[in-house]
Formats: sequence, structure tokens, C-alpha cells
Amino acid sequence: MYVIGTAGHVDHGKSLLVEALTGIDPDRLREEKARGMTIDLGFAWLTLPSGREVSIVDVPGHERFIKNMLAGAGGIDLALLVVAADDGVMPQTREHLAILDLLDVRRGVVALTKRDLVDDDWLALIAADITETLAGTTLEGAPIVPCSALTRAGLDDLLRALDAAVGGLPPKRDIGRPRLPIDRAFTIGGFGTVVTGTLIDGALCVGDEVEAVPGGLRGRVRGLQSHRAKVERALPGTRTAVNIAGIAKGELRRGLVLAHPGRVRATAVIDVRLRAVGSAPRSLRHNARVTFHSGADEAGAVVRLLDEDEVGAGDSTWAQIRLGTPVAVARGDRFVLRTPNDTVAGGVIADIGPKRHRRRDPAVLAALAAMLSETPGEVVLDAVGRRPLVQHATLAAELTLPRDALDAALSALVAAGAVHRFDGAGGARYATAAAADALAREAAGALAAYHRAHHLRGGMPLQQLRTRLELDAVSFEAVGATWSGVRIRDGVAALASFAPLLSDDEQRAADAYLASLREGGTAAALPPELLAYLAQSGAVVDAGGIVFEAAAFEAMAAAVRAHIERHGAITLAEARDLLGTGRKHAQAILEELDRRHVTRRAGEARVLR
Ligand SMILES: Nc1nc2c(ncn2[C@@H]2O[C@H](COP(=O)(O)OP(=O)(O)O)[C@@H](O)[C@H]2O)c(=O)[nH]1
Ligand SMILES: [Mg+2]
Repeated sequence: MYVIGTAGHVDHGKSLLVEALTGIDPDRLREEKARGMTIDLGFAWLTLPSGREVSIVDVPGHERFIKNMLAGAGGIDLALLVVAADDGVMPQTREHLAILDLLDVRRGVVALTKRDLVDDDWLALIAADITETLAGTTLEGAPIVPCSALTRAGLDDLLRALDAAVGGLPPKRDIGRPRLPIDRAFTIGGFGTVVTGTLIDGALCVGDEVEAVPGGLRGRVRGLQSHRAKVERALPGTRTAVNIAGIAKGELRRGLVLAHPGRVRATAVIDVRLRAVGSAPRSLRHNARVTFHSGADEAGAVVRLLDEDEVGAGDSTWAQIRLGTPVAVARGDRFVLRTPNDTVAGGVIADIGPKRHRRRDPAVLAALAAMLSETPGEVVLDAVGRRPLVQHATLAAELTLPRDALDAALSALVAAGAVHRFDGAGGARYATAAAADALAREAAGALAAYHRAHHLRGGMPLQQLRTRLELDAVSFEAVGATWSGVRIRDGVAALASFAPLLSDDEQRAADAYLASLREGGTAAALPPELLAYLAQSGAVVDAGGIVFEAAAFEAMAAAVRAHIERHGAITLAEARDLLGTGRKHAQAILEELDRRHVTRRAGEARVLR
């Protein structure tokens, strides 16, 4: 399915021609009918002689409504440039043509309409002028078809020319990531919220979860229509009306993009290749304030020229555009820049997640050129390298690459060793080899430092290491599992080569402590780290602050267990008598056995679990 968009000066006969071709009056607003002038976008459709069905978007020609024209032109495949034979090429003929050129609309047909108003000589003169005007634009050489919407003369020729042009269009891209730039949002009684737009980049199905970007409002596709007919699945290229459950109309507006949740993101900074229009009255300067138009959206913007101080008419350069409000765009999308009265420039988006660049930095300019060079490997490597670790879904949302091209590029990079893949919950994560090495090195360094500071501890708490590396829990687990030199066990990480080892002084203190425990004496307090080490290594049992030599504790535990087996239960007083200790020690032992799930309380006594 393809979309034809009208273009041309106000009053040149665009809307009447659409009605003559389709039987549908595209001027649907009361105000449009009253003023006899198109204000906002109009929509119609048509079956061509070949049997192909196409959509038509009719745009306003008046310069006051050029932003509506831009919203419509953002999604078209083919231009129907309408020129009134009596008037000839006029200012918005040129401006619309410049916009089509900047948007890279490469196919078109010129309808030289109102043919009934002029003679053959005049018609030839105007046709020659049009040919000259098209020269050097994407529509150079487009067929010019004299016709009249009033008398219907030439309309068959026009349909044939449109049919031939549509037949030469490339198939619509399907990268499995549908986007619907919204051009209308309204409510229908009993149905709720409906949005319309031209679906691109993938199919949308009834039942799909959707998100409006920017803003992130979520809903579900309750119904789909194309050309007033119900469909279960809308394909890329179709004019689509989406009935959404879960989002109120008031929360939606022209310019937002409907997509599957998380698959399309909004950005307020983009890097672009831009070209100043050939007829620009003055140069576009560094830091110029403009209005940015892309898809059906617009936003105030500042243009930072990265390689020049100004761009002259017809010249191209690299720029970073900073937007006043975020827009949902993708790499490769086209855009137009306007000042209040003029279309000044336009071009293609190279990057939707750039850093702030130093101006005139050759490395930045080379990287941008690579972004547009369409070699997926370089683009993917660059995108992976922007952060230590990235999820597959994030890459897919950032890059305008078909899913299989992204996967193929990732596999090739992984096979070549340039990118490391980490499997974990929620899908694979990727890091450049350099970033993966840096993470492993940082972990090893952090552990070595930790072992030096705490040579008696078994290792560094995982939480602490993870925070140090600035990784989320799932990423940390996926990456940590690949470190061969690191042991992760019982909530701590340690270098594989590390084992806690006592110094001579510590060994002496520990020996003295154990000896005094064995003799039943009250040992001098031990530094907590050393005591923890002795407990960890199994030499002592720390029963809630009362320390026993391990062998003594085990013997008393066995006695308690045997007593319960014989008598069914044991009380604190019985335990004290049995063990020949004070009440405090007996209590500590019983509570430790509770903690170890050997016993449990039953009233005043304890029984086996
Ligand atoms: N004589 C004549 N008048 C036309 C023709 N097409 C349109 N018009 C008239 O031109 C005026 C503007 O037409 P419209 O379709 O609204 O122009 P738009 O602003 O380009 O959409 C209207 O009064 C139409 O009736 C035509 O082929 N012949
Ligand atoms: Mg009109």
C-alpha cells in the first residue's frame, strides 16, 4: 500500500482534483466548506486502473497552514504536484517542491490542471516553466499531465501516470517495528479514542499493546480500519485508523507516535546531515532558532552547526539539533527546518542518541558519516559502545535496522570478538570487547583492594561490587558468571586465587582464644573480624554472641538431641542440668539450635523439627 500526497499553491485545484479522482471531498471541516479552502489534511482513496489501491492525503496550499502540509507530507510515497494552468508556478508551488525534495520524495506526477481555462500556447509555456522548476529536485523529469477537474479532460491520462509511478515504487520497508505518526486523534461515540496516520516499518494487529511516544501512555488496539474497512492487521504503508482502549483522546495529539511498548523512543537531541534549500534568502547560521518538522510532529529547535559557522543556499553540512520538546524519530528519518516565514533546510537523521560534540572535531564528523554509510556492523558497534552494557531491545529501539540485519550484525561482531554477548534473564546483553575487559579489570581491581583491606573475610559482598560497577542486578549476574578469575558464592565475590590467611599475630591470638575456650575460661575479647573468621572456618560457633569451641558445641547439641529423642521434649531447666552449664549458655545453645532448624519451641519446651 502506498500514499499519494498532493502539493501545490493554494487555489490551484488540489482538493477538487482529489474529489474528481476519488469521489471523496477531502475538505471535511465546516470551516473549510465555508471558506472554500483547505486548512487541514484531507484523506481519500482510489483504485488505480491496474487494480492497485492507493491512499491520498490532500494538503492545504496556503502558506499560513504549511505546518499542516508538513504533517501530511511526512509520510507520503509519491507526490501529486498540482499547478493551475492559468496561474503557473507560484510561491507555494516552489516551497512545497522544496519540502518534497528535502523529504526525499523521489516519485511524482505533475497535474497541470484547470486546462479548460487556457489555450494550447499558454499551456505549453507553463509546462516548460514547470520542467525548469523541477530541474535539480527529486521530482526532476516527473511527467506533466494537462487535465481539468471541472471538465474531467485528461483525468484518465493522470490516472495512468499515477499508476505507472506507483508501479515503480520500492516495496514498503517492514522491520517488524510498526510506527504510526498520529495525524488525527478524535473520539467516536461508543468506540472511544481513535487515531489515524500512515503506518510504517511494521504491521499492527488488533489486540496489540501500544504506547504513545513521547509520554509513554499505554493502551491496546481494540480495532483497526483502513479506508473505512475493518481489518485485523494493518500493513506498513497503509492509512490506518486505530481504535485504542486505555488512552483518552485528550492525552493524544498530532505528532505523537503509536508503537509497540518500548520499541520507539523519544529524543530531544539528534545529529543530522542537513542541506539548506537552494533558494534560501540567507545562510543558516550556527545556533539558529528554527521549527523542526518530522513525521507528523514539530518542535522548536536550535541548530548547532558542527563543521561551519553558516551554510549557504544549497550547501550541506553536519549539525546537532537540540529540540525544545522531545520527538519520536528514528535514524534515517527525514526532517524539514522552517523559520516563521520560510522553509530553510532539511535532511536526514544520523543519530538519535548523540552526546554533545566539540565543534570541528574530525572524529565526530567521521563517526557521523559512518552512521549514515549504512554498514550495519559499524552502526551496531558504535551503538553498543555507548554504554558499558546494552540490552538487545534497547539496540532494536535505537537503530533503524531490520531485526534480522541487527541480529546478523551482532552475531558477526560477536564471532569476530569485537562484541561480547552475556546471556541472562530478560534476554541477551552486549558490550564491546573493550568495555567487557574494562568491567572485568575493574572487578578484579576492586576485589584485590577489598581482600587487602579485609584479608580475613571470605570476599566482597556482591551488592557492594555491583554498585561499584554501576550494573543492575540482572546484568551483574550475567556478566559476573563469565569472569573466570572470580569466585561468586554465598553472596560474596572473591578472586579465585584468594584464601583468607591469618598473620602470625592473629594466629597467636586465635590459638590463645581457642585454648581458653577449651579450658572453659573467659577468653579475652577477639577483634570481630578475627572472630568472624574463626566462625567462618568452623573453629568456633558464635551462638548469638556467646562463643563456643566448635567441638564442644557439637557435643552439647548431640546431647540435647538425644534427650529430646528419649523424652519427647526438653525445657531450659533440663538443658541446663543436662549440659552442666549456666542458664545463659544453655539458652544460647537452644536458640542456636532453633536457628539451625534442629529444634523448635513448643510452649515452654523444645521439640525436634
Ligand atoms: N475552471 C476550473 N476551475 C477549477 C478546476 N479545478 C479547481 N477549480 C476551482 O479552483 C478553486 C480552487 O480549487 P481547490 O480544489 O479548492 O484548490 P486547492 O486550494 O488547491 O485545494 C475552486 O473554486 C475550484 O472550483 C478546474 O480544473 N477548472
Ligand atoms: Mg485544497
